[in-house]
Amino acid sequence: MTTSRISTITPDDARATGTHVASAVHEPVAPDSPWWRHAVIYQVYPRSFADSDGDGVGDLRGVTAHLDHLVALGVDAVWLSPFYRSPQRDAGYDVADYRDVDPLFGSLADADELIDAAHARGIRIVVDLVPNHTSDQHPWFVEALAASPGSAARARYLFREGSGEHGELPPNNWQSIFGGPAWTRLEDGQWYLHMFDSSQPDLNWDNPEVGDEFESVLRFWLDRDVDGFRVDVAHGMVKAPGLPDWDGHVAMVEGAADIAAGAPEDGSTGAGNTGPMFDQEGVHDIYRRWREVLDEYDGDRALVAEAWVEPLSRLARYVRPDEMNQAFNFSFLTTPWQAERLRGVVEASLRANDAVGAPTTWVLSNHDVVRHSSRLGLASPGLRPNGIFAEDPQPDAGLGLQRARAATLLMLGLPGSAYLYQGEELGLPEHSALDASVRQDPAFFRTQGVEAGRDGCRVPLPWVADAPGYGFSPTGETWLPQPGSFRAHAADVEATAPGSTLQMYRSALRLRREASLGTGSLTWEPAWSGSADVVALRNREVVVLANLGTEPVKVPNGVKVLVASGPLVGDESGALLVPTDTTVWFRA
Ligand code: TEU
Repeated sequence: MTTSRISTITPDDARATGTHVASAVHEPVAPDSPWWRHAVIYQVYPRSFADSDGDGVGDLRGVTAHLDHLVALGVDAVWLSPFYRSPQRDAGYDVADYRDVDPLFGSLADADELIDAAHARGIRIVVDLVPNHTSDQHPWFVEALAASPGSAARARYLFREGSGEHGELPPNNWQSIFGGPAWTRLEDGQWYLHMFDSSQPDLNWDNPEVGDEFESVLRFWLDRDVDGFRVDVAHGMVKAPGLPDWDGHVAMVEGAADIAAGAPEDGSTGAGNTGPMFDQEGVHDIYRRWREVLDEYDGDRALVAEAWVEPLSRLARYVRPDEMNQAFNFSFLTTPWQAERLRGVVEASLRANDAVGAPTTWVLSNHDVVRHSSRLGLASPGLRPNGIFAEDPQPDAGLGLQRARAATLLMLGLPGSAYLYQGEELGLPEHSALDASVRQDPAFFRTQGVEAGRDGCRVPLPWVADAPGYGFSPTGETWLPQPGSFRAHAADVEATAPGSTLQMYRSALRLRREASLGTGSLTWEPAWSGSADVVALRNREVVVLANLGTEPVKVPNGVKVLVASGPLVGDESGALLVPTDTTVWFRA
């Protein structure tokens, strides 16, 4: 294939003219640095990974049975979304017993077996900790409901008298992140705060009993040899004194509509939560205490913050040396597919975290957002669509997957740690046409169906193209229906199909490990450092070049191509060209 219009400037040209001087944005760290500085961590969403018992819901034995998929993929660690005892009103993020496994997912013995089996394969295990709220079926909340206003039992949560003449109005105007008021009233007249569903009452972190309980929960799982914790809503546990009214946006649907264009210079996209219920100074005391607990244990045990906080310099405060180890980079996840914006967020991330000596933690997908293979195929994705309805403009699947592969290869070429969400290694699309009758996300119900919610990214994985339920469970049952498009993405097909997304992920992870890119460096390639179309960087000996423009870009002569997110093409002279929406790694 040939083309007439190509970008001809190469790094050699730029060096020859002497117009650009590259200076390192980020210096390497030692390749044998602690694992969390460079690990590729794979998120398992247990209910949708693999079902061993045939009830249509994934379970811990299902994870253990498929660990070799993760070994072949080449990840360093697994983060498991919650599998604790829970009424499952928010898919397990409503915990009724932090020290037991829900029968839906198996038993404590199954958890022990999974941890051992993963360790035997050199894979670390990170579990999810949900400290902002409990389930309304947690013994503490059951006790609080039975107790009277002003009791010690109620002081573990945020109970308040209402406002209005007879206390008939909520104590303040806060809205739940899932939509609707953040307060629910009891028959005795008191109200309790829930930043999420009404079945998820917020804990009172000013009460020392709460801190002591969570220290004990940490020790329970550390004693079972987990390697770390992903901390849910890590920016939310402490609220401003007096719980003042706040007129800003909290709910995803409201927030998304009037998000500003972002601030490229500091990498912000508008994804950060603000208001008196988020990012209060007191949360840092909690993490300092937890750091001390983790440091009592052998090995490098890690804490990762799920904190929707901007700007990145503010997020970096969660990963100061005496606090957590990692914080998900949601500014990166929400950055539009534009070269200048991507360079901006990458540079701002590295600078902010270097200032506190922490690694960056890149991520493109998780169980709360539209899968990046679909998000990047939307004509106008906005900041962060909360699900897609069948009636909505549908993503362009081909474009989305091409961009997703390019975005992933760019991400995996960056220094720092990276998180993958189960199924992205198969190029799985979002289920963007789920029927309302099968939806389960409380965000769908609490917004009265204004938001589709997160079910579309939580659909059970396809393992075998020609089996019922694509091999997710022995019976073919799946708790959410799988779209027909999953067939072509089944793991057994992708394992052997040349050029498949799975093969690209495997190659990239192997090369990333061999070249120590996770502990590596970042220097912008001078020829493209101001380009509107190309992001090109050097990490140690590897150049990562992503072409987001409409014209193909020439790979410099004489380099060795290591991996590409799509087919490269040749021009008349035999030079290699990187097509639109394609990333390539080469060794110069
Ligand atoms: O998510 C927190 C959460 O809801 C954010 O992702 C939220 O969407 C963002 O702040 C809006 O801007 C965690 C879990 O990941 C999620 O699955 C749970 O539902 C939630 O906490 C409640 O535990």
